[in-house]
Amino acid sequence: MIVTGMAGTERRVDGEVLERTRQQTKKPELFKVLLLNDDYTTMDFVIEVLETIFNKQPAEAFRIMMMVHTQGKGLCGLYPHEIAETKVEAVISSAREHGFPLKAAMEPE
Ligand code: TYC
Repeated sequence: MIVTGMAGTERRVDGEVLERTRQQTKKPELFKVLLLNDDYTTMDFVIEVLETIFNKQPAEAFRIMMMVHTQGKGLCGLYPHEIAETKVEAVISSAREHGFPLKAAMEPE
């Protein structure tokens, strides 16, 4: 049963459940975070970045590093926009602190 109250407001009084027909929560758009190759950053530093910033196991970190080294770029992970931005900034600031020109980039999935 629907009761009409003041100013035309309606409420259900007999326990009916209103179903939402439209999806209310949007699934987050994901972004690829990529590492880019250069001639100066050491392989060990790239592996360290992959293990510490991207939480990769050593073998996976080595595989991604070699992919970047041989193909020019490599996928480090997929993240929501703000997290992807934070990862890119973390890579660049850590590289700068260590005196390496290592670059990271993000692009839509
Ligand atoms: N090309 C670098 C070298 O030979 C290694 C390297 C790998 C640098 C991956 C950057 O994202 C990178 N020392």
